[in-house]
Order: sequence, then structure tokens, then C-alpha cells
Amino acid sequence: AKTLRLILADQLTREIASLKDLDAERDVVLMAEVMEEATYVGHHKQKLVFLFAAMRAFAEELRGEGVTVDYVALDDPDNAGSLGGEVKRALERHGCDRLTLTEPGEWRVLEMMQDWREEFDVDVVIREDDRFLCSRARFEAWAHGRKGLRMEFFYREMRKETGLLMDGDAPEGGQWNYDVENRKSLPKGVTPPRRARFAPDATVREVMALVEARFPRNFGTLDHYGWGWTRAQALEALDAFVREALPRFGDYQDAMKAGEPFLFHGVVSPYLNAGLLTAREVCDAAVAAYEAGAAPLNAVEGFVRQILGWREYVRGVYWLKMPEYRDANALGAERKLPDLYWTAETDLNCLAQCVGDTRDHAYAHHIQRLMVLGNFALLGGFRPREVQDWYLLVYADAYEWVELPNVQGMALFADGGMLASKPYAASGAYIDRMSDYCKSCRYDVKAKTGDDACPFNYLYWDFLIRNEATLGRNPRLAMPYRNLSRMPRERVDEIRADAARFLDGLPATYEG
Ligand code: FAD
Ligand code: DLZ
Ligand code: SF4
Repeated sequence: AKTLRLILADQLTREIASLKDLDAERDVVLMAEVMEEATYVGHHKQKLVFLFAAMRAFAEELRGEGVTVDYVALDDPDNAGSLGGEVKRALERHGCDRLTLTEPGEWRVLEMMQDWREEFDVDVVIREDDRFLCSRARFEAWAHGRKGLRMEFFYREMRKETGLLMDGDAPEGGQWNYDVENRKSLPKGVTPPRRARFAPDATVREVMALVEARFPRNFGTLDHYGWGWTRAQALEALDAFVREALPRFGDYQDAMKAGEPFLFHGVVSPYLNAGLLTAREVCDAAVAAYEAGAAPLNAVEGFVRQILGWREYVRGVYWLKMPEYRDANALGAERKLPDLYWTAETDLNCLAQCVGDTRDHAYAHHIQRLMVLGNFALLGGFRPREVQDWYLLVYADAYEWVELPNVQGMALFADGGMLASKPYAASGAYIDRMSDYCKSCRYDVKAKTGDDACPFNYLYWDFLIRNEATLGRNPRLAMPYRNLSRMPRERVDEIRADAARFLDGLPATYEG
């Protein structure tokens, strides 16, 4: 049957399921830049440029192979504005009798695709996305009957199943996890390596002009744009990471430094999630460096765990728990997200730095996302739906399947502890230990009270006080709650008043 094969912006690989039996003589590949996808949240300008540029480059690659690609650009006057609208037009235009799809990474889009079975008069085939190392069915089988879904146990099974970093039946080196050796703060004098960044070519500049013209008010700037847009560039970025940063990835995985957004991180998530790199090849590249003696086990195991463990795990959780998962709000957080998440204008230097990196690069590394931006949202009690939208739009690597469990489960504890055994709540001391942010902050990280006190300090205690009914019996919080129980009443009142004054004083006027 003459088949229309739709390729989404995050399915940019020749290996994608929907292209597997492509008949270049007969079939048509459809790719469409549409307003509906570009506006369901107000994506960072760099995310839009990255995806449209990578889509255009991938279409050219397919054409180079002799494939018929119907590419609908955003400014095409006939653009129907939605994926469904474009599929309908293309089915008619090309007289196809079958539509072949790969399941998308978002519930919203899957629902849409399922409706297409009714809407269109052709066979609609939705194939499993086999780019993941763990299928949805495999994850469901693992999760079945378990009370808690701890990543660490899932990860061990994945190690065994893939054979990655295995020595027969035993983990390489004798342990599954080497984090005790990781998570150091960055010593003075250690400078991060240069990263593979790519200067826009004529096509990318054209996309930049389109995005500036059509989305002038979106979050973020294109000034520091450096994302690659082809598979070859993504491979180059991976190679540069493995050679220059991977050896110290483990050591400094949790470190933060002003003006150094990338440190020793992979900076590969936009490529992985869009399809320009596969999870397996990224893991294999890291393991090969270990086997060649070019990178230590603590670094390589830590890096592989992020992908083989966390990335696969959050995807499994997403499909297991949707659609209820996005509405969970276990801590009843109801404050509006403050403007500083959009403006970076704040005296809290850690927040100014992390929002600033996000605005400049559509990127922040994990600890910035979790322990600064996420921690503040947790302590402040900001509405999960608003926090979700923020994370979904500000990062070049963001799709709901990966954003949502990280926000709901890891950062906000909004799922009541399904994903994390305790909230990632921390006071200023943690940020001070892991970063150089505090030394140029107008607040005093050591001060607990008074106008100069670091707000994270009283917000931390206020959070525990406010949520005592829900969190007070959590064994992993026994220590702080014991300390709280010894606090004089006046001190508790003072904390509550400081926190209320601070939070009420945060401007919150933006409509997301
Ligand atoms: P590295 O630190 O080098 O890690 C290597 C790879 O491991 C990453 O590229 C990524 O694919 C994977 N990985 C690491 N941690 C996670 C994790 N927690 N969940 C899933 N994959 C992980 N990642 C996204 O890809 N998209 C998102 O929208 C996203 N939203 C997040 C929101 C919050 C609140 C938090 C705390 C984390 C989020 N992450 C998200 C996970 C993580 O922060 C990013 O994957 C990572 O910062 C990407 O940068 P990197 O490639 O340099 O990662
Ligand atoms: C994120 C995004 C954007 C901004 N634009 C498009 C687009 O124009 N066309 C398209 O096919 N996909 C786009 N995407 C990705 C989808 O919104 C969606 O997040 C993923 O396809 C889910 O797998
Ligand atoms: Fe952030 Fe507090 Fe440190 Fe300032 S003192 S940078 S607010 S943790």
C-alpha cells in the first residue's frame, strides 16, 4: 500500500520504527512544522531553532537517499497549523492508503494519533518506539506488584539485560554504583573543557530569523546559540564529551559554578531526545572509554546510570502513570510561580545564575535543575502545573515523557513519593557546598534570621513545618523533624513569618 509516514520533530533517525520498511519508490515521508506543536507551551527560542533546523537537515538527508519527503515549513501559506491537519492534506495530496506512525513521547500527541484512526479513511499503524532500551511492556512487567518503584533496582536489571558494565553476572568492579566516589565540589583551579558548539550555517540562520519573527516574545535568547543540527554534529559532540569531560564527569557531577553551565556534563540530551543519537551508542561510547583505560569506572558507571537507569526509568514511569500523573499535587502547593523564573531578576544569586544559564543556553545541568530551581519551587510551594509548563518550555531537551516525572516525582514530590523516597529539599548550606554562587550573593548563607539571612534557610524549615502532616512520619526525614520538635515556639513562629514575608514579596505577575 502507498504509505504516508509521518516523522515528528523528535524522531529524526533513519532507524525510527515508522521508516523501517520504507519503499522509496512508492511511499511519502511527511514532516511538518506546525503552530499547534510550536505553541502548546511557549518553547525557548533555542528549542524551536534546534528542532526546526534539525528537521530540515534530516529531510535533506532523506532526500539525498532518494526518498520523497513532503516538508511543510512553518511559513508555508497553506500550512494547516496542526499535525492532524497536515496529515489530512498529505493523505489527499498523495493518494495514500495507509498512515504509518511511531508512537510519540507525549500523551497528548498519542491521543491525537488514536483519534486519527476514526478521522481518516486509511489504515493507521502506530508502531512502538524501539529507540528505548526498555520497552513500555517490559517496564510494566518490572513495576507490576511493586510498592515502591526504586530506580536503583530497575537499573540493575537493565545492566544485566543489556550486559553493559557487566563482568559475567557481576557488576564491573564489584559494585553496582560508585556514587560514594562522586559528587565533589569543584576545587579552585579546575577549569572545565571546551565543548563542541556549532556556528549556525545559512539554513540555521534562516530558521533563527523565522523564530525571531514569529515568536519574538518567547523565553530565551539566541545570542549564545551553539547546538548542532545534524547527526554528524551530534556524534562530534558526543566524541568531544567522551574525550575531554567524561573522565571527570563523576567527580564533579553535582558541582555548580557561575558562568560555567556545562562543566563536565554530556550536553547531549537534546540530541538523544530528538533522535540524532541513540541511548545505546552513547552508553557504548562511554563504556569503550572505560575499557580503553581513558576514563575511570566511577565516571563511566555514573554516566551510564543516567541513561540506562534514569532516562529509561522516567520514561517507564511516565507511561505507567499518565494521565493522572500530571495532576498530582500531594503537597497541595498552590502559590503562583514567581516572575524571577522568567526574568532572572532576583537577589538570590543561585537562582539568578541558574535562570540565566537556562535563558542563554536552553540548558542547565541536573543539579541546577533539581537542587536550585526545583528545590526553590518545592520549598516555595509553587503550583505543579505551572512548574511543569516552565520546565517543558525552557530546555532544548524537554518533552513531557522526561520532563514530567522529573518535575512531579523528583523536584516537587507532587506524586507523594512514588519516585523519590523523600523530597529533595535543601537549605543554603547544600548550595554553598556544591557551588561558588553564595560568595557573590547579597544574602549570607550562614545567617538563619534577619534581613541578610539566605532565604533557603528559613524556607527549608518553613517547608517542613507546613508539610508536617504529610511528611512528618517519613523515616528519611526523622532527623530534621526531631530537630524541629526541639525548636522553641518563638523560633518556629519567626521562621513562618520570615518565609511568608519573603514569598508574599515575590512578584508573580507573568501569565506563563
Ligand atoms: P548528563 O548529566 O551528561 O547525563 C547524561 C544523560 O543522562 C542525559 O543527556 C540524559 O539523557 C540522561 N539523564 C540524566 N539524568 C536524567 C534524568 N533525571 N531523567 C532522564 N534522563 C536523565 N532531561 C531531559 O532530557 N529532558 C527534560 O525535560 C528534563 N527535565 C528535567 C527536569 C527536572 C526538574 C530535573 C531535575 C531534571 C530534568 N532532566 C531532563 C534530567 C537532566 O537534568 C537532564 O537530562 C540533563 O541535565 C541533560 O544534560 P546532559 O546531557 O549534560 O546530562
Ligand atoms: C516540540 C515540537 C515543536 C516545537 N514543534 C514541532 C513541529 O513543528 N512538528 C513536529 O512534528 N513536532 C514538533 N515538536 C515535537 C512535538 O510537539 C512532540 O513533543 C513530540 O513529537 C512528542 O514525541
Ligand atoms: Fe542562593 Fe542563599 Fe547562596 Fe544566595 S546565599 S546564592 S540565596 S544559597
